[in-house]
Amino acid sequence: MAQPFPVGFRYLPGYLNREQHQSLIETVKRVVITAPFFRGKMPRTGTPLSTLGSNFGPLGWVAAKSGYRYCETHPGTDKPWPAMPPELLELWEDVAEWSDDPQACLINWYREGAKLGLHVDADEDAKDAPVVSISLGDQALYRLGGLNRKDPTRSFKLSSGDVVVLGGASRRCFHGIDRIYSGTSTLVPKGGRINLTMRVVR
Ligand code: MD3
Ligand code: FE
Repeated sequence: MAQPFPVGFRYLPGYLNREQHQSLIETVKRVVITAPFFRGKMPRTGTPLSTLGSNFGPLGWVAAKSGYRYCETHPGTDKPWPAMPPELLELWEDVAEWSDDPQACLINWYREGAKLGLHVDADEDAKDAPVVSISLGDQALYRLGGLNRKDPTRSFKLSSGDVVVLGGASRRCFHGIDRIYSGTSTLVPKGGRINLTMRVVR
């Protein structure tokens, strides 16, 4: 039998309409001119991540050899991250069921072959606030486990326009992206999948 969804996990398939899709892509395109995508590195080993990242909002998540951390500035330009777009704040207010606004929105770009190993998001002090994830572009195979790495997992496809809210216990669950279904969408100009994740950090 399939594993039950963890408490607080909400999957909203097809949440974005065509206009919202297009508008979010335009917003990302505009923002990465001033805050270009950069390739993060694994702590200690310095192994490059397979995704490219950037951020919106007062704090941005940065993966470096020295560790994962939230920073006020872009590691390449040393300038503050671009402001959180109003359309993202509105979406958060519509779905998060949380009184604080998010301080960070990580923009992750998965090109063909990119993946994200099973992990827990643990770099935030606000451990109870939900995470809201928006998928744009190519489909991805998403894996959601439990509170322990060895707990059973379930997998499902995330498509462009899907929104996932990770609240309650689901916020501490293991999760990852096993693969990208390259070429399943033409929304992202150079191809691939863009995931936006909004978080309350402090
Ligand atoms: C489940 N990103 O950036 S988003 C990440 O699709 C991350 O790019 C994936 O995991 C992606 O950290 C998954 C959905 C997501 C985000 C945060 C979670 C699922 C989560 C936190 C706890 C449990
Ligand atoms: Fe994560």
